[in-house]
Amino acid sequence: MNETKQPRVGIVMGSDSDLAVMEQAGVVLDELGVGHVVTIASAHRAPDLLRAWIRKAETQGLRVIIAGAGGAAHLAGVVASETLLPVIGVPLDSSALHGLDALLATVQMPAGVPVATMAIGKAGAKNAGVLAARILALHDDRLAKRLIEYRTKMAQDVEKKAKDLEKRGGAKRTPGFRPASDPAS
Ligand code: AIR
Repeated sequence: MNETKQPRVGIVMGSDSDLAVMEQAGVVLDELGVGHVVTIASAHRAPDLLRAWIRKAETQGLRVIIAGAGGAAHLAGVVASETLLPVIGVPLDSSALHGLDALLATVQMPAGVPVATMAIGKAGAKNAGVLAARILALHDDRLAKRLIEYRTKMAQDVEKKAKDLEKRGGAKRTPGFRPASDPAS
């Protein structure tokens, strides 16, 4: 989907070293035809820059913020404290603790300042894109239809993988496992 759209989602990450994972959120939003902007703004290293970006995000009409960071990841929480826009946090695996530190820092918010926290890493970044689209779809019927198509395609992909595996006879080599189409099971 290559339509140029009014950006509705802001993706912010703590460092350019997060980009390879966080770009997954943008890929999903592109697939779903949701306009977005992307930036880098660390809560620890550049708090003034982060605050300025949040103000700009609000005035340019963004509706949802996705914030991804690793280590002592306070980015999503700080964004949530500065805006009333819904914030989706993505903990990233970029330290010796493999993202567990970022997960806890992102998810364990004090009452009153919510961050919708995704899984660590790529799956989390992808799901952040899908969740942002689901929030926007509450007021956008055409986007809701595209989300239904996205879900249908996922199911078709799984079905195709199952059929391919069964065709190759791969399932029969796994002890105790029978494909669903095997009448003897
Ligand atoms: N980070 C940057 N400022 C605050 C935090 N928590 C995170 C980035 C990145 C990690 O620190 O989100 O995951 C390492 O950043 P860098 O720039 O050293 O590669």
